[in-house]
Amino acid sequence: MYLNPPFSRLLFNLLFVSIFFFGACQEDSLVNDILVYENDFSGQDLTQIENGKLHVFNEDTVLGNYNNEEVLLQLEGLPRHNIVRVNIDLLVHDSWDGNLKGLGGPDKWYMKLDNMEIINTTFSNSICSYSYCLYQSYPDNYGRHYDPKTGAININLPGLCQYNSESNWTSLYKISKLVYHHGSNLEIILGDQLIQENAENPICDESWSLAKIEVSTLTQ
Ligand SMILES: [Ca+2]
Ligand SMILES: [Ca+2]
Repeated sequence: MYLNPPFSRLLFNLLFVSIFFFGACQEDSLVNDILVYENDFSGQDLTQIENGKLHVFNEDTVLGNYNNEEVLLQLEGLPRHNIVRVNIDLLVHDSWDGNLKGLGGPDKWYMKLDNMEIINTTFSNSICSYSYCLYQSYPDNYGRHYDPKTGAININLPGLCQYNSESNWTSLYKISKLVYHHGSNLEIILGDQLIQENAENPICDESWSLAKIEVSTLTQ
């Protein structure tokens, strides 16, 4: 069917708005909340994960760590649904620079569902003083300016590598997204585009890990 440009643009805008602002809808109208995948990596189960690797951080087995990499979680045989909820415990390690442009950044992290970008943001663990601040875009998408570690639920963790002997160099974020989705298969991609051109060992300078991921299907 041919759609004239204004109408197709309207359709696109409606789709965009419905995907990205679903969180504003009433969650209490959702039913059939079924947990279809849960992994805190304590069982070392990586069977549905491509590019999965494990390490121990702060006495906890976690997925990672990653620098300029992608992880793919593949789920099949999902029950009938029209919405999925993805909950993630994300660990942001060491010297992320947020929105900084140049040799040090921006330091981006993203999530895609079935190749559709749901999150594309930056994180910062760096300094923020009255005169100089390396802002981050989270909890919004890239382009916004929030103080480093905004939205983190724990900022007192040690760094992983470059700052492994210092506290306050890993930030833990609990991220939850509701997204319209139907079909029995789902691919979730998590990845980063970290920039640290002056670092000898990039993954030691900046990296991320996943402490937990939960996926649920729901109907509205
Ligand atoms: Ca850095
Ligand atoms: Ca950087």
